[in-house]
Amino acid sequence: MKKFAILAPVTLALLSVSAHAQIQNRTIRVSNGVNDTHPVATGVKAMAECAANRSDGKLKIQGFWSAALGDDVAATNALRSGTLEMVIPSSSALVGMQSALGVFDLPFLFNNEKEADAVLDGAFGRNISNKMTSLGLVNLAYWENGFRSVTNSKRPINKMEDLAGLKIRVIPNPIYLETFKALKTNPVPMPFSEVVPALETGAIDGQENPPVTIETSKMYEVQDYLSFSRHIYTPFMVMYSKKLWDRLSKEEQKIISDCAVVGRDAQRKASRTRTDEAVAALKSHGMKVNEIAPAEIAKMRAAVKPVYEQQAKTIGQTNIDQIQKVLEGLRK
Ligand code: TF8
Repeated sequence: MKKFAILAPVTLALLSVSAHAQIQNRTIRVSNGVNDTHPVATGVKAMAECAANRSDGKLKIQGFWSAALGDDVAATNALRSGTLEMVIPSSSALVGMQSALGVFDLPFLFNNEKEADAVLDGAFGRNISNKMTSLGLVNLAYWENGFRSVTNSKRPINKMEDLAGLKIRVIPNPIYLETFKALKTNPVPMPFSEVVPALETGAIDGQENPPVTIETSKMYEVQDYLSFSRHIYTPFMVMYSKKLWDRLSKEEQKIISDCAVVGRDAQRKASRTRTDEAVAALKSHGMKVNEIAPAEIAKMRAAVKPVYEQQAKTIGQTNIDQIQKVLEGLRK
């Protein structure tokens, strides 16, 4: 008892010294393909504030925008080689590295954001995150890119046939490619940073992205029509270089992973509140915006259904079965 009374304060003092020493001054760069007006910037700001608060300002998270540190794929490769700390890419851009990620790209998979959140934040999402580790990537959270719709400068899409023959840029990804082939368009895969210039020169007629991206990337300057196809929901992944992650202390890792989740909640909230604002802004810039009748969406769904089977080999049938089982459970 006596011994304990003497030792306890010493032990406590030692503990607090070592906890302090285990957080170092670090600048953590996070690469983004979108620009700093996108809801991702709201998430990065919340994540950075959280990390600063919890580390007495020692952990500084700094956002880089508009692919300044490379496109989704290039920046992710920089993480793998350990030359960059963090990246927030669309999962869709990374299927070439991890084909299981394609499961999220299956057309008309999710019915709403609530379903996406439940799948991504639950056991299924964690299972997919774990598959990134062997690639040298630590996925800390899923943020939201969102439900994608088609823009173009030829005509509004009111029925499935209106898509026929349009040159639509897609993310380089076989599921997108096959989906847009099944919709009878002429899909052109290219990285995001090339899209606006290609729309400007008329090399392509259209592209597909969520309204917040269309608005923040000023695509209204080069596109006339936005038609709500909501054909695919894309998550963002918030990843850390495993090489660099393994050099962080347990305390630093805990702060950063907790703060990625704090950022997630702020980012998803911003993404959702800003969707309607983005649509209003697109209209005020002169874009013609239209819903597509449910019967026409049903036709599109039927037309792209074969993609599920076609892509099962690359995505993994088990992954497809599992996600559908989770979704069925949510829909009960
Ligand atoms: C795409 C994606 C992109 C994001 C971002 C630019 O169309 O939706 O908006 O991955 O990195 O390529």
